[in-house]
Amino acid sequence: MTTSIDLRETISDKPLIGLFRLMRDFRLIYLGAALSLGVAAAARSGTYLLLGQFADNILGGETAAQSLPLVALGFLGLAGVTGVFTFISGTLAARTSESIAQRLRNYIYDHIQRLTFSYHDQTKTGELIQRSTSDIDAVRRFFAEQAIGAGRIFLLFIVNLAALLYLNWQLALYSIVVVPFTVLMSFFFFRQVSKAYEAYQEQDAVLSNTLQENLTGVRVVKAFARQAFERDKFDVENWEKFTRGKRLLLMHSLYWPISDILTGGQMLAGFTIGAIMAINGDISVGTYLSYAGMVIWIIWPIRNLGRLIVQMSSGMVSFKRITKVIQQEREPLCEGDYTPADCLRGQIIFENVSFAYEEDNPVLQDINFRCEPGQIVALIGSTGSGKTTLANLLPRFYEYTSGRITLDGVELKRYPRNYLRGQIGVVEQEPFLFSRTIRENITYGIDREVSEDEIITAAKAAAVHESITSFPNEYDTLVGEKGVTLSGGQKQRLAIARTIIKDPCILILDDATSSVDIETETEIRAALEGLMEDRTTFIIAHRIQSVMIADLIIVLDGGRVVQIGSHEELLSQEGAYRKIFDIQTRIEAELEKEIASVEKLAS
Ligand code: DGT
Ligand code: MG
Repeated sequence: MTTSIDLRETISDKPLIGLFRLMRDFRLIYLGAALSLGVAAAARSGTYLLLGQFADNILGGETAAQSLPLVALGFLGLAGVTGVFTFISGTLAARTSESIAQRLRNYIYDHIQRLTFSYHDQTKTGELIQRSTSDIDAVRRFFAEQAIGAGRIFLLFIVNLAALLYLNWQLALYSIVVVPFTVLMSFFFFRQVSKAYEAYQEQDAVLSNTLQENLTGVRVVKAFARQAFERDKFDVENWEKFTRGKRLLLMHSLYWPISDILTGGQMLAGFTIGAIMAINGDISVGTYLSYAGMVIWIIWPIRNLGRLIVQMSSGMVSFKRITKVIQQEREPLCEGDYTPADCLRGQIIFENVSFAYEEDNPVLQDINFRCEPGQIVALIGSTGSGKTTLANLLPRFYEYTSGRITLDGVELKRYPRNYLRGQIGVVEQEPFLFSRTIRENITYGIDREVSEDEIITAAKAAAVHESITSFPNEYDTLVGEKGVTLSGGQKQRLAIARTIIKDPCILILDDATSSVDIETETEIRAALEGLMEDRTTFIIAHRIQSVMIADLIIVLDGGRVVQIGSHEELLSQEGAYRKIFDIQTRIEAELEKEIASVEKLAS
């Protein structure tokens, strides 16, 4: 485990600064990795110096044969030091990079869950998945390969240059003429590659989104026989990725020949000048040998510097993208100064409440109503009229834009979000179940021990116990892809059971029985009546039977309240409610008539 730090401190508009801050806690280890590289580089230069010494002073001498084993031992020792320290450096760098990536991954995962509902509404899942996987991996590579690689290049260059200067300063200077040109060229390519990589990654996100959506909606695609259409759509995006990938590769492949010509020319010039100097007797043959060995280790870093800078750009682009997510404001879960000690009573007053998801596009306008503790409030209205939106204001999933909501006489905004969410149970319109066991799904979000009896009682109340016991592993049956596939009604009833176990002070049932037949609905309603007894409950439904038991029925249309009152009151008025009632009772009467005539025929 690594210490937990708030990575938002690492935010900087300059990725290099951000990346440096990201190394907190690991800087010493990383420094160790760099120093080990330095030792390895020095040992390698030592090998060439020894070679020169051997050629000049020992090879022609009388003691050559006796000294040979000692020299061989020296070479072996130096090679050993190079190897061991290269290994140590690799291990330390890997440890740093993996730890940083692991910490970053944990942080992003946690952070994404704390972002606001609106952020998630606006952000595609595929993009967040890319941030948490391939972008983090690019950052990991930055530390594992590129940053340490830069250190290696720097050290090799410095150590070998120092050794060369010691050997012969004129030769040393000849060997680095090309450096400024290579560096300039590298930076030019760095900019180009950064742009190309950014474009490539963007398209990668588009593609993974298309893929993800297609996989999620594979049933719809099949049902509408749109395979060819979807394939063509994917093909277009994939082609775009190919084109952008090609451009990125072109940048890489242009870089290599140019840098090869530069550094190859440099090497040739160095060898030639060195040879001429040796022929003229300005340097010894041994010096020339050492030079020829070491100059390669000066040219190599120069040549690789460019590649490294170019590769670093991908790590930095990825880090910038991660930074953007980290910079997103979190939902302040604890913000609010009023946390009652007891359970909420559940008196709710809406005063001129309006709300908009996007500016200038109000979804709720001037909502006014009042409900007393323990009352049942029903919301009814055509689809898109704002019922779910209104209910979502209560647990502060979204903040109302104007007006005032009070809960037990205190403005809703004064209650911390996590308190409200602990007190309010929502059965969502489209409940989501995890790919875990039924038991885990029912007890989701409960911290205390839950007894088997409690689980069964809740399942019975939600009229789902019998379905569960019909599965081979009963409550231990896995839900989802690797387990059983549940019907819409079963999912809804599991979600109801999950909320019953939570035992909330305020209950919101958003179309909770829309996918069950009338008989089961009556069963659930009977069970829920006990649950609703002394807690304020919001029922959102389309069927009159579901809402007529409410103390207060609110009819919404286009985000406004068009009628409000009890079932009897609303029936006695001209208006939307009576129209819905008439249509639904007429349909039912006709259905009953038909059933009766079919039964008569059968008998
Ligand atoms: P339903 O469930 O189909 O019976 O409809 P309601 O009454 O629950 O409607 P609701 O509250 O989901 O949506 C009201 C309007 O708000 C509708 O025009 C769609 C829009 N809307 C809903 N959710 C979002 C959202 O997350 N972002 C934006 N921008 N608009 C949303
Ligand atoms: Mg809804």
